[in-house]
Order: sequence, then C-alpha cells, then structure tokens
Amino acid sequence: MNGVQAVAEILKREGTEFLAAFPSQPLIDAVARLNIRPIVCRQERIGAAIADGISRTTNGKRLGVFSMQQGPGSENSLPGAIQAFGDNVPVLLLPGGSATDRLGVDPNFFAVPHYERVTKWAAQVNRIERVPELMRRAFYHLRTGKGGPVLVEMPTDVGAAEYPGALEYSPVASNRSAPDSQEVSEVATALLNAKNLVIHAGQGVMYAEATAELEQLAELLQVPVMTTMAGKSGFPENHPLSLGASAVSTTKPISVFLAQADVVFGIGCSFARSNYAKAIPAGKVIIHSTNDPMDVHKDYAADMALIGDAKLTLLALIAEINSRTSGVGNLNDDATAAAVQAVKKEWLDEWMPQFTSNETPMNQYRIIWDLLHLVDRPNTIITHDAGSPRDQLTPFWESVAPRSYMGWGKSTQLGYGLGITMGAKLAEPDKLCINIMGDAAIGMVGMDLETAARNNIGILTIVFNNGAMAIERDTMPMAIEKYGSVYQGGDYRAVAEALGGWAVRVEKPDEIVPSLTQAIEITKTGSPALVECIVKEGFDFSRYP
Ligand SMILES: Cc1ncc(C[n+]2csc(CCOP(=O)(O)OP(=O)(O)O)c2C)c(N)n1
Ligand SMILES: [Mg+2]
Repeated sequence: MNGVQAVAEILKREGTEFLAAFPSQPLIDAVARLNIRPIVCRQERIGAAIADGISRTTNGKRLGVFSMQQGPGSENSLPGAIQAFGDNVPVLLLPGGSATDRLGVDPNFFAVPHYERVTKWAAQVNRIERVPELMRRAFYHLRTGKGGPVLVEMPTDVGAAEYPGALEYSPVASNRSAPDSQEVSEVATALLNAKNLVIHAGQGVMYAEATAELEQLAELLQVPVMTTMAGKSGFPENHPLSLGASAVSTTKPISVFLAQADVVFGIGCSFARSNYAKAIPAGKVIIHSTNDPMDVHKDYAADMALIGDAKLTLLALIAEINSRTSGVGNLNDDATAAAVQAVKKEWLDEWMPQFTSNETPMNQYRIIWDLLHLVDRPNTIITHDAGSPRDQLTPFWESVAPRSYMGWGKSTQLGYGLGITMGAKLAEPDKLCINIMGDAAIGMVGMDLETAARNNIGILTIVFNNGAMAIERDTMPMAIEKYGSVYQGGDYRAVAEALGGWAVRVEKPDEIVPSLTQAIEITKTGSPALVECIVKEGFDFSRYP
C-alpha cells in the first residue's frame, strides 16, 4: 500500500461516498478501487463547491471531499477553498504536491503556505508514516467546532512511497462543548427581562441540528426569530414567530422588529459585519452564543456570551427558563406572533403586484412566486447565485425545513451555486435541487452543466437571462453609456443542450408553471434540466432600513 492508497483506505473507513476530483490525481483511481465514486468536474472551483454542497446539506455528518493535482490543480482550487472558508463549511481538500526535495524552490507550488490563511487547518504529508496521524487530525478539525475547509497535501514522492506495516486507523468522533451554567443562568435572566427580544440565528443552529430546540425556546419566550443568510431554513419561515432571513435584501419583519429590539440574542452565528448580513443597529444589548470564542467581540461588542454547541446551549437555556417559570414562560401570550404576522402580511401585500406580474420580459418575482407554490418545499433544496438572484430569492423563499435552502456567500463568487447544488443532489438524490443564477453567473461556470449530465446529477438550473449584469448598472454609468459595458449575450438553452442536458426557454409568464413542471419531471430521470427565463433587468429589491 502506498501513501495515496493509504489515504483512500482512510477515506473509506471514514465513510466517504464521493470524491469530487479533477486529474491528474492518483487518488481518483485508488478510491474507485474501494467503491468510492469519483465525480470528475470540468473545473476545480466547481469540484470544491460540489464537496461543499455535500457537507452543507448533511450538516457535515457526511463530509464532502475534493482532490486535485499538484501545481495547476491546486492553484485553480484556491477560490473554492476561499468560498468555503468564508462560509465556514467543513470540506476536505486533498491536493497533490510537488516532491519534497523541491520544497522552497520556485516555481514549484506548495499548497500549504498559500492555503493556510483560508483553511481551518492545512498540513503537508512530509513523511509516509504520518498519513494516519495527519488524516486523523484533519477529520477531527472537520467534525469539531466551527466548520471550515481542511487541507492535506500529498507530495508526489510521499504518495508513491510504500506505507510501512499495517494501516492502523479508526474513524474520528466529534466533540461538543456546553456553556458555563452560571453564564446560562445570567443569560436566562437577561432573556426573561428583555422587553423586545429578537433571536438572531446563524447556521450553527443547523450544524448542531437544533431547529426543534430553537423553536421551543422561541415559543417559550414568544419572541421573533430572524436568520442570517447562511442560517436560512434553520428556523421554519412559516412559523408565526419567523421574521425570515436577510442577505443584502431583507424582509420587512426583520427590519421592523430588529429596530424595536432592546436585546438581540445571537445563536450559532458569528455576528459578522458584511454586505450580506443585516447590520445590528446601534444601542442594542448583544448576547452572543457561538461554538467559536474567536468570534465573540469580532465585529460587535458582546454584552454577554455563551460558548458552546447551539443545541446544548438552547437545551440549557430552555431548562433554566422552564425551572424559573414553571414551564409556562410566555406561552400564553400570542401578541408578538400576531404582530409579526401583521407586518409580514403588509410586506407581502406590497410585493404582490410583482409576484403576480404578467409583464414581459418577465418579472423575476413572478417566477420565484410560481416556483414557491409549485414545488414540495420540505423536499426541495434551493439556492441563489451571486448578483440579483440572491437578493430576489432570499427574502421571499419561505423555507420550511432545515437545509431546504442553501444561503451562501460571504465572499460571493459568481457561479458557486451550481456546484453546491450538484453536491446537494448527490447527498440527497430524492430531493429536488434547484439553483437560480443570472446570465453572468452561468457565464462563469456553465461548462460544468456537463458534469451534471455525465454523472446523472439531476439538478434544476433556472437562469434569469436579462442579457446584462443588472446589479452592476449603477457602478459604471459612463462605461455603459459609451461602450455598453454591462451587457452580455448568450443562448443558455442551447448551451445546456449542447452539454448533454435538457433545456427550455420561457418568455411568457403563462409558460412558467408548465415549463418548470416538465423540467422537474426531467430531473427525476437523472438528467439535469435548465429553464432559461427571459427576464427584465429588475432592480427592485426588498430593502428596508
Ligand atoms: C467571481 C466574481 N466576480 C465578480 C463579482 C461581482 N458581481 C456580483 S453580481 C455581478 C453581476 C451579476 O450578473 P448576473 O449574474 O447576470 O445577474 P443580474 O444581476 O443581471 O440578475 C458581478 C459582476 C462576483 N460576485 N464574483
Ligand atoms: Mg443578468
């Protein structure tokens, strides 16, 4: 057994089902021998995103792995690592590496120094005996604490060397931490004394699989819950206390209730200041619960903090509040829920003309509305791409089950949504997996539709084709006037068909539902389907102060 085969064997023992990959990489053949299915992509950035989608969809319980060659493969994967790092997604990256006797000699590329800043942990297998040790540490980092990409680089000479003796390796278990009981008691007091509490839930709630506990706490206190973009679907948005999720666009209930809040309780979130996160207005008492102490006081000063797994934290708070209120809390007061629902209704009424618009080129909100009412939402996983589709979809897609929405993008690399949707479909083959992308987004990654076709990954891609980078219109008015710099062309139905997929173009609103229905049926055969929608530029976003 050589070094590469030892890694393959460890992946097998760790339960790896798929290896997203791009050659030349001997691990592809080594895992195939062990019945781990390689998914060969067309570009490394997408391979990393496929691995991300597998991990994200399964809350890291089934980990996505991506492997690529030394040099160009490793160089071309860096964006994928950066995106997964920005979103704290646990993915295992296994690049080849230049031979160890070339260390420090240009132009040989060694991944570790370049990836260290954008991974949770990165190591080079510098000696063949270290394969089990470094893989054990990699899997522990992937399974424990806040997520992030982890990298193990295999130099060519070490990968080819014979592993001495029998391989001893057992799968690595994760650990959870729980908050200090005295601090739980103090936070419970603050939550009970708050006049207008808002719960701000991040993706840590989903990684901890704590949606039921979050619902229990929200109901016990009768307080509204907003989620971050990455945390979207961690709290059911059809719940009477749901304020929805926020990206650059937001919901009106979030805006109204966050403005009124005296206390904001963040659970499973990093409280990052970002274009893609609703800013917490000044003057609020901030209580920050996270499993990563390095996030406390990062962007906002925290008045109180709890360090620990979101589920254990919520359970501790529920127990404490139950004991102080004889298990009743504010359960008998439904005034807050009624107030949330009133604002939600007012907001949706404001947008109803767009949801029901018959205009052509079509209105994007009409397509989202029709899709929302067509699909079986608990069994659907949907994501946006960067650009306008993110801000059109995030506030209005009412997600009803954990991980039925993949909110991504704290860097927002155009095109990333395609790869994570493929990963989601590999992990959850019985669910309908949808990505909505603009025409600039598909321009970046469209070739990988062929990856979906070749591997029978039956995803549904909806392209909002407005022939422009609409969201960039205000950034370059002179260039547009003089040179038309915001416009681009493309026939994406033809592109998808040429790459082996099924595709249809929709130009009129009454074709939306029949075309989507047909496309959804096609995805059930294992073929990807693409619905190219000819839309207006559309800059109306759900933005409230
Ligand atoms: C790799 C990358 N480069 C640049 C950007 C900046 N950017 C964000 S959205 C966008 C244009 C989006 O156009 P399109 O996908 O057609 O969506 P539209 O806004 O037209 O609906 C650009 C250039 C980005 N997010 N990612
Ligand atoms: Mg566009």
